[in-house]
Amino acid sequence: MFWNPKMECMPVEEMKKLQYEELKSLVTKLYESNQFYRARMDSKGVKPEDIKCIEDISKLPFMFKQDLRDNYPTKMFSVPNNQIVRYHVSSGTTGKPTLVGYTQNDLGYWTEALARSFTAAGIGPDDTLQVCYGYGLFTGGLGVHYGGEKVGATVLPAGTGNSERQIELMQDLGVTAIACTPSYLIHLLDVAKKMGVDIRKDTKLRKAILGAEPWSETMRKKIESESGIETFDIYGTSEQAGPMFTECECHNGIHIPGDIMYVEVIDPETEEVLPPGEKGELVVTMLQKEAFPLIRYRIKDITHIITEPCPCGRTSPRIARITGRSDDMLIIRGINVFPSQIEYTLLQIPEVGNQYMIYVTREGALDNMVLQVEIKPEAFSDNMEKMLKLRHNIESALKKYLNIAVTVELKEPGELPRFEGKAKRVIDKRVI
Ligand code: DLL
Repeated sequence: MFWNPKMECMPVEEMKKLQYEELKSLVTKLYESNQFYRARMDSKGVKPEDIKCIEDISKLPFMFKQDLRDNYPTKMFSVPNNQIVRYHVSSGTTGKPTLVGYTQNDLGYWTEALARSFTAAGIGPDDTLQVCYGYGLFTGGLGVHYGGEKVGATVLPAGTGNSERQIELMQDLGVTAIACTPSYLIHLLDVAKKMGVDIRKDTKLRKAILGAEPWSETMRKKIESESGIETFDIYGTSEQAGPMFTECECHNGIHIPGDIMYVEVIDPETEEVLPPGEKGELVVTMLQKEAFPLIRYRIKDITHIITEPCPCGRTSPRIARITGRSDDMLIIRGINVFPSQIEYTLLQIPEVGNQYMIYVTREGALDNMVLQVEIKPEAFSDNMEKMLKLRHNIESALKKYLNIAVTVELKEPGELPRFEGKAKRVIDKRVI
């Protein structure tokens, strides 16, 4: 079953032609109207007329997360304010977040991509879809929500947390599909077990759309064998729009709709485009984006492109499961956290010294972050009450800026390790 057979099954050469036309018109428009893109293209000596086929995309300059941060909040927007109909906000590498604006058309192709994805995963009007991604500034909840409604599924906007209630609703409403992070699904399965609910017998849950954080084939097997649920990997980033692309029922890579996004994989060191099958850093160009265009954006996720035809009949290229990142971004319970953000937050607190260590573990199914922080000699005290107050202040500041709960342990001056070479402040002990 296809949502948009014309686009999803278009012969490869025809798709390349369409992509070329979309790219050419995007680049021409941006060169004429957007200061950032014009300056970037000029610095590389490339003009819109140099783009003569889709492969010429490699002549265009790259964009980085730093560019989005430097141009916060709206300097990179490419339409007048009165055409923006929504904002989403994600974390940046320091205290500054990344703001993405959407026009009506931006929401349109986002929902279209999700409608294709849900249909590919076999989700439609007969399904009740429980959305347990966060609703709000994060793109997960609202994105998946509108995609689910588009294919006619009954959507339950459950959000995150309150897990026993989630299981009760799942039973009461005959939920057949769930969308959440893989770690939250594992947690929900544990909660169900504790409640005496057998997911196979006592619920109708059969499909799970899992993403927003890395997970593995081993985790897939564990979930599927324990619960009988068929799992689908969903990928996307807030810069692109949000969650967008999934596997089909063949489960052999994430389908990328060619009319919406052009993908390249590059060697992060040489910046050369790699052939299909070779692992490297994903670079995306959003061909229909209006408010917040992205051309050759280096997402930093590591994957490879699969071009072998998929038995499902879709002709689009696929990307393999994301295996890691080429930068230091951590994903904690689905939320992106850069160590530099933690450092930035700590530096605002006068009592905190220069040394800290970040420990990430997985307890049960959920990620846990413990931050050991050295206190300045003049601020360190034997007064327990004073120290507890300081710990509370640091935890509150981190909660405010990172949007996640972090456990802080205060350390005496000189207690934490010093590094002779590159500091290794992050110890990630999670096994996925
Ligand atoms: O996580 C969007 C999303 C929401 C995707 C719900 C899927 C489901 P950001 O917060 O901008 O957007 O984080 C994007 O999360 O660069 C990857 O490193 C990671 N990521 C997202 N999906 C996957 C996945 C959303 N399926 C960053 N596998 C990306 C591995 C993933 N990593």
